[in-house]
Amino acid sequence: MLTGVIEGFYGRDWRREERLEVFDWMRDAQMNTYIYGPKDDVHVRARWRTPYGPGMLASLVDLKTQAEARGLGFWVALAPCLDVTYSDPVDRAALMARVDQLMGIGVTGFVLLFDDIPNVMPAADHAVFSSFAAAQASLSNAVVEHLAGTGARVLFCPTEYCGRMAGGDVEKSAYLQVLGAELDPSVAVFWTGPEIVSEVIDAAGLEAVGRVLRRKPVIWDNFHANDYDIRRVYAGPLGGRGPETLELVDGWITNPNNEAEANFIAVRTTGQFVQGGIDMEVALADWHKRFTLAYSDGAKMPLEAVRLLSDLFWQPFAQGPESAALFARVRAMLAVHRPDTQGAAWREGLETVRDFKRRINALFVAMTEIENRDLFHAFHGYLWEAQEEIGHLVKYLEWLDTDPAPDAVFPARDRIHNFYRRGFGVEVQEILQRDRAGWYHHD
Ligand code: GDL
Repeated sequence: MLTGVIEGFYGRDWRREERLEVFDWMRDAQMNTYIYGPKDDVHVRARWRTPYGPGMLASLVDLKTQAEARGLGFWVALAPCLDVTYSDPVDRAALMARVDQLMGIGVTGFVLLFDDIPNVMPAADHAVFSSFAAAQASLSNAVVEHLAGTGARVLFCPTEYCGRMAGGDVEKSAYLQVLGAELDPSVAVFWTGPEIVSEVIDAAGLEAVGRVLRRKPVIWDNFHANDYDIRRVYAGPLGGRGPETLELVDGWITNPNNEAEANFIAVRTTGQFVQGGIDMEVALADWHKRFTLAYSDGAKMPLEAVRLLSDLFWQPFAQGPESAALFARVRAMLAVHRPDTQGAAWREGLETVRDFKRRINALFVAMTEIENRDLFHAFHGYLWEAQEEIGHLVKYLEWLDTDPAPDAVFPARDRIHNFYRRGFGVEVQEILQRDRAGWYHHD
């Protein structure tokens, strides 16, 4: 079973040092596979016909050597999907030339990516192939044939790579049916679950995918990916995937946060999951070792601060336990129209929020002092926002605490209005007012 990491996100790709760091974590998490496929590398996608120059090829050789030294298989992605004519012999030759160049440096794992493209075939292909899936299967099978006898393997990422894209009922997807029937059985197929970012991946869903694809899928897990939302990063454990799913897949590969240093918990808990069970305490204790304070004799940021960091930036579908408890408490406080600010519930609640703010402030300061600047930068922007927002919340509660007149208006005088939550995205969000569940209404 393939287990590991795909660098498969949009945005700046990782530097060499970052990759080696992640390789170490993967080795320690007993993973076995690294897939090089950044959307940022133009030779993967936009310029897929152009071979790597000598500099880049040397970098890949180095990366492969480093991965293999840690027991990791090194796979490279090619994404001819944007403008390939599937039936064109010239395009096919260009793809084989890319494969040959990579074979030349010893690559034996190839990932063909057809994700995030319009579900339409070039006009010239219509005369040759009965469908888009048939065209992709034919091109991929040609790569398999080209590699015959070399021991090299092919992994395929379909255009419909999740339940939603396949129309919900995956077994009814004509695209997946054709792939299942026509793609060479040796080719493994990626699947992200019911959604692009799946809250839950369960056995029933995987069984259906397995039936239509006629093989067990390899999970491409976007649980910790954050390229789709500039306000979020994920440092909580993998969740929503039960052990019963493992026998229904041929691999579990995570496509994690853009910020390499933010991925320790993502890598460790994904590895733990595949090994049989997530233990967040073990993961946190190991992550803690990375938080050495600069100008110290090796002293670390307190473990509890590391736990808070993870809690603040937990999972895509859940807040960390401490943050969730805090939000429940504040919601209860604000549910009362004019709260009794002298009552015990309000006074204790206010003190709890103030204490949480103090802890975030202390975390913010401690993070500025850690030796590992990449780790600091991975979280700095997000922590800045968390600090601003909790500060704002405390000020608001303290304003309510003064029993303001019914027509009084917050923000208070000390807030410089235009500094706070402005910009293009905010403007759009303010036009589209959402309810708690995130839906819009037009009353
Ligand atoms: C996607 C992209 C991936 C991106 C992710 C999260 C797949 C197969 N493709 O659609 O590159 O990082 O969503 O935004 O997931």
